[in-house]
Amino acid sequence: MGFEKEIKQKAFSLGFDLAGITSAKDIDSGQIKEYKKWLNAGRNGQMDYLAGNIEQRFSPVSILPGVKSVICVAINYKLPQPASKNSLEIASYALYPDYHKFIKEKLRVLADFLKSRDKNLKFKICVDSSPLAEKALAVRAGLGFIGKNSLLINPKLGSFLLLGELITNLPLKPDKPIEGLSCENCRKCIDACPTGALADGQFDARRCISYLTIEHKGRISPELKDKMDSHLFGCEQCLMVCPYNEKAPLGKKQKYGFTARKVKFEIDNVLNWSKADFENFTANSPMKRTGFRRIRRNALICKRNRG
Ligand code: B12
Repeated sequence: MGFEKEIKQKAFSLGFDLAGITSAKDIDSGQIKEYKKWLNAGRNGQMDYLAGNIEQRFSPVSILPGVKSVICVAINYKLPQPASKNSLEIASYALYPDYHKFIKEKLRVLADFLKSRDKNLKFKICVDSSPLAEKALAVRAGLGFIGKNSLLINPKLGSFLLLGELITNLPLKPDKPIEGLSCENCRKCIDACPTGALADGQFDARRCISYLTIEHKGRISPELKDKMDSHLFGCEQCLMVCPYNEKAPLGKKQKYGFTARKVKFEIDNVLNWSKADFENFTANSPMKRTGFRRIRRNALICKRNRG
């Protein structure tokens, strides 16, 4: 068995559902241009951090000099769709423990495996918060294509996927991107987005309910508030309607210690949370990022929308 195949098998044994390899060469410059246009149009909203380290985002070598390959991995976190929508809506990923920690831990084990083969291994692990265009690298590593919802879609596993990368100085044989895949004429996600964040063919974070509930500080405009419905944290309307997700298998991660909580969020319970309650509840959850004040703000908007 080739080394690349062994690496992927090790990744699968650690609980990753997808693994692919791409070279560490820069992502093509056309994408930097698109990214800059996106920023210049202000589509990043208050996420100023997206405007920093622009060149680095498209250049793994600038993150760690001398690296040759990027091992891209993904975990499937698809949950069964709730039968009723009586309680507040939470993005599925936020029902799991913090995925940054989980993926990093697993990638560290993968790095140990590589180190057992090559003592001179240099590596860096990236999950979400590193300035790196993760989806574009995953496309190059053959994990899927970018859909109209702006997410990486794998033809078999859909887009309920969380990504991570191990950047390394090992010269590995790269995989090929999957050719010929696209959303074709489907526009279900565009039509399902309550705020029209995907309406003009380019994702506008300022209108995305995920952005508004998680990242946006301060007041939310009345027009967008009205459309937030019962979304307390995150949004996945554009994933829920995707035909690729409809037929995708559920993510089965219990075996690996990555299990979603079964919990209902009732408006009045959330509004009764003290700061300490919030901190207890979100101790190892991605929801922690939003902070107590914003969760309260969101809950008040949901209460108003529920009438
Ligand atoms: C900022 C951010 C957000 C922002 C902005 C989202 C966005 N679409 O840009 C907000 C807070 C809104 C957000 C929301 C969500 N996010 Co987010 N987010 C990020 C983050 C940190 C940066 C993304 C970014 O740079 N955006 C700016 C835009 C312009 O860049 P881009 O989307 O990467 O697009 C570039 C490439 O994709 C490429 N590209 C675009 N089209 C095409 C087409 C082709 C053919 C190719 C080759 C390349 C290509 O060029 C673009 C410009 O250079 C990434 C992690 C990371 N470091 O990459 C996670 C990430 C994208 N988020 C993720 C997730 C899970 C979500 C949510 C589903 C969570 C939720 N349920 O609430 C939602 C989905 C909303 C949506 N439809 O995008 C996952 C997505 C996994 C996947 N399947 O793709 C990521 C990768 C985190 C991770 N490590 O798993 N997120």
